[in-house]
Amino acid sequence: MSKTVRVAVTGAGGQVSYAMLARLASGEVFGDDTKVILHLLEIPKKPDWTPPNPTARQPLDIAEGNAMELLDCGFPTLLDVVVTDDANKAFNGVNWALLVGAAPRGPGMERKDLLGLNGKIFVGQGKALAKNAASDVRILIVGNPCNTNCLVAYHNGKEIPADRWHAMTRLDHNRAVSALAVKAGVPNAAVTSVTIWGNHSNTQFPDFTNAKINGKPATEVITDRAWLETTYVPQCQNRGAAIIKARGLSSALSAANGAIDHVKSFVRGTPAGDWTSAAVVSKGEYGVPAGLVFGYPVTIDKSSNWKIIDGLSFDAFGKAAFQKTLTELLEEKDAVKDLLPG
Ligand code: NAX
Repeated sequence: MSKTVRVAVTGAGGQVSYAMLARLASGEVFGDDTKVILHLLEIPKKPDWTPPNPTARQPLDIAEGNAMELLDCGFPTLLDVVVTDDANKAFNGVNWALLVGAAPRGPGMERKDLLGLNGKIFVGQGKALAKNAASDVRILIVGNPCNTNCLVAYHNGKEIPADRWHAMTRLDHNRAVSALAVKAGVPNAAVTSVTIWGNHSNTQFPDFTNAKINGKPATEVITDRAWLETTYVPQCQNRGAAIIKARGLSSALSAANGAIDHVKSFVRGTPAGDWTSAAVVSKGEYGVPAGLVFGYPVTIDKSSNWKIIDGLSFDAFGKAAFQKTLTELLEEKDAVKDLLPG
């Protein structure tokens, strides 16, 4: 018998969603035997809005257009598309919620202003999810700053168990795998055991020290330690900025792919002998204060149960990198402390 999965996508008129929606609808993620109903959320239309150029449209109109295109794909798996500006409706009965929408950083805005502005969005969305979502809901936060947005949403939607809340470090993970593969001259599939520790920001620690290439420690295959520390790590940390410089727009295709990979891994499990990276609510693993949304290595079984890989160790470089990203996340938590009830 075929199943039906309801998937909410916020920021549905934005560029990441545009690159993601058809893949969610197509059967690629949930399988050909599962019907998909998409719930697209955008911000309400502004009545006094003046288009900055003749082709500009309000986000809700774009989401409506995207829904038309999704229907026009004729996917056998797609049952319906709901478009709304009401979070309660968007999250009603959903089994997955991909929170992509967030306010961008405006001119002259400090990082902490962005944390506060987005924090308020995620207070409301956390509450709306707890009130409306299906009892098995899983949530992936993509909108930045995604770890701390997830922290805020989780604290405001605590009726949903902590293990269901994730923030996306999968794009960083895929970047980190690919950069090692390119350097070693091997296919991506030869690179395993990569972890993005900590924050989805330029303090993240793309851990090459525990990574493997064709089953051997990556540091034995790529013996140029200086390259690993001073080229590889900053390249991974600053890849988002490099994409913006090249495209004039932030990552969308690869970001959508990261979100699709994340959901697939949590639906189908990780391959034997490898793990993936996800930011999850810490229970204190690796000395991270409990409750912080921190990027970890995780394995997932075929029933969507996940666990953090334990027992990895760090050398002096790794310890310093780990501490740096942890410190940043603690500072972010402090900046949104007024938005965290109890
Ligand atoms: P866009 O600006 O193209 O789209 C964002 C959309 O979100 C807009 O249409 C906006 O109207 C909508 N939105 C804003 N507030 C909303 C709310 N309260 N409810 C519903 N929708 C809302 O950005 P895009 O390039 O699609 O990026 C989306 C988010 O992903 C950004 O926050 C971005 O920083 C973040 N990213 C996160 C990544 C990650 O790895 N975690 C990588 C890619 C991406 O940069």
